[in-house]
Amino acid sequence: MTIRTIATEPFDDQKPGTSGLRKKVKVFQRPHYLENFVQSIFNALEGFGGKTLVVGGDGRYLNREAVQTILKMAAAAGFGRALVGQGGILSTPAASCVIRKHQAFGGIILSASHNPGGPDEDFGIKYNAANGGPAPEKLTEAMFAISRSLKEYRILEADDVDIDSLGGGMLGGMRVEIIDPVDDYAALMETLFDFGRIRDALTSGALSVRFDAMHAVTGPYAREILENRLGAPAGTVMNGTPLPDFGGGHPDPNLVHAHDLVEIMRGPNAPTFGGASDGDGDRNMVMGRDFFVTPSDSLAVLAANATLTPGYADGLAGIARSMPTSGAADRVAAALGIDCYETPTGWKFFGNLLDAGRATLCGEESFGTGSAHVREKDGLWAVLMWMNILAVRQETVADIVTEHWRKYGRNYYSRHDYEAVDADAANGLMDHLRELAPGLAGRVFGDYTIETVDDFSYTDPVDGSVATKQGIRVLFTDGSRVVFRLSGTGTQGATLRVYLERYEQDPAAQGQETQAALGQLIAIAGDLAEIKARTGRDAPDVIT
Ligand code: G16
Repeated sequence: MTIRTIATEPFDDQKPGTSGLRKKVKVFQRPHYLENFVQSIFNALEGFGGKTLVVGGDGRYLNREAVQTILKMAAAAGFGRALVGQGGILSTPAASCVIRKHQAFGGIILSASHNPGGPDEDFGIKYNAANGGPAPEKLTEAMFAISRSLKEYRILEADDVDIDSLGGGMLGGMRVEIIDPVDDYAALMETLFDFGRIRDALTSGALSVRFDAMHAVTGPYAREILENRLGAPAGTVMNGTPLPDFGGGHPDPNLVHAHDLVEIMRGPNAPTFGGASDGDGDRNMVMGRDFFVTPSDSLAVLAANATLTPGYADGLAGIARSMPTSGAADRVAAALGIDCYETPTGWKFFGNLLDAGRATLCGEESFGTGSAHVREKDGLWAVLMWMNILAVRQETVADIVTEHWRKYGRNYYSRHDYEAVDADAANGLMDHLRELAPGLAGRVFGDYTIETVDDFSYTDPVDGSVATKQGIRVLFTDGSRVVFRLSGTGTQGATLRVYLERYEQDPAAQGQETQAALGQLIAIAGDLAEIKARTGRDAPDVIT
């Protein structure tokens, strides 16, 4: 088998976003596009000769072909071993688990997360480092810089690897092992949660569950863990077969896109608990009967109840949340006497805190929750942690959350997304806010007075690295906030995210409908940012 060096031209748009490089499939299908980026990843790394690379993805369109290309390029680059999920499948949290467990040098994960899949939809690729976590910004910037001047890539001339049969073989000088994508991950979950207790609650009927895998990667994981190991009835996992186009759906577990589950969770005969996960299995949505738990509240409730589960029985070292995530977890941290960290959006910012043992639980408003067990957010983990807590407390989700609000106060919270907005208009809107910022302190809008306006920046307490311009925060004197950010994960135009939060301590005022409770803040956000005039939109595309 020979290694071929292929001449190529650099692309100027291979800048990784919030989580890797995400583009339309058609872009990735352009000659050399994928190969250039893979070579840029390898060129940015040092010292991997003879070491192990983990490869897998969420099964979306192009996944299988990309795995073959990556394996041949990894062999050409000098990796010693590749661990590949059978069928090219590995959920993002499972890939993180496999990297850590097998002490791999790193891993390449193929996914555009919650974005739709199919020939006309999205594909993505990201690199995770030896700790199992997303490449830090320094590394993704190095990859981008290399991609802009890349002149050649190297690939082994070889037949495709049989990625569907478990077992091993050689690809040039690299050993390829096809592993069960679920085994290592399921074993890890058994160490964290009380499977016996959850099983008892499921069989006694105290707990009944529906899990929507949204035709995405979590299906096989959820079937094995929920149905086979925990004894939930067959059919508990719906939409459980991963499909290259996710069945034509949008594999984003929120009230809009996980509508099948939302319907099932309505009414007196609904299951007591519902969960859903996204394209690559790192996001989660959790619901009770007739009750939606916001991701920010979910983080806070999990933190407050963590010691009820075996994996966290000794307590938490600290909690970390992304800046736009509500402050609900901060109140739990304060009550527990532990630190709470506020980081920019992007799971990669939690890596150092987790590695340094400063944080145990992390969460983001974007339906991401996780812990130090891996270095990615983990959808099924969050569902299992909830199930463990429900099995112990034997109360409804609604009762647990409302009791939590009575104790800590309620952070009314919502995110409004304006998708595929003209990029110039979106940048203009952000510039306009930056210009306004210095003159806003002290201004009164209805019941609200602005305290400060800033552009969030973060200094990592572990390595001192600084991230600037991470979102414009309008902070009000009563602790309410409006945050404006442009998404780093979209593939079309720009997505404006407006995050709204209001704190309510009075239990008598905690039962309002969320959008109504945030009504004044929504209007203030629209006025300040001139959303309608600048984007041409009357209303957000998605409200979560
Ligand atoms: C990714 C990141 C998350 C981030 C989310 C939304 O999630 O891993 O940390 O919160 O995108 O980012 P943005 O607001 O920039 O679109 P995922 O599930 O897409 O990998």
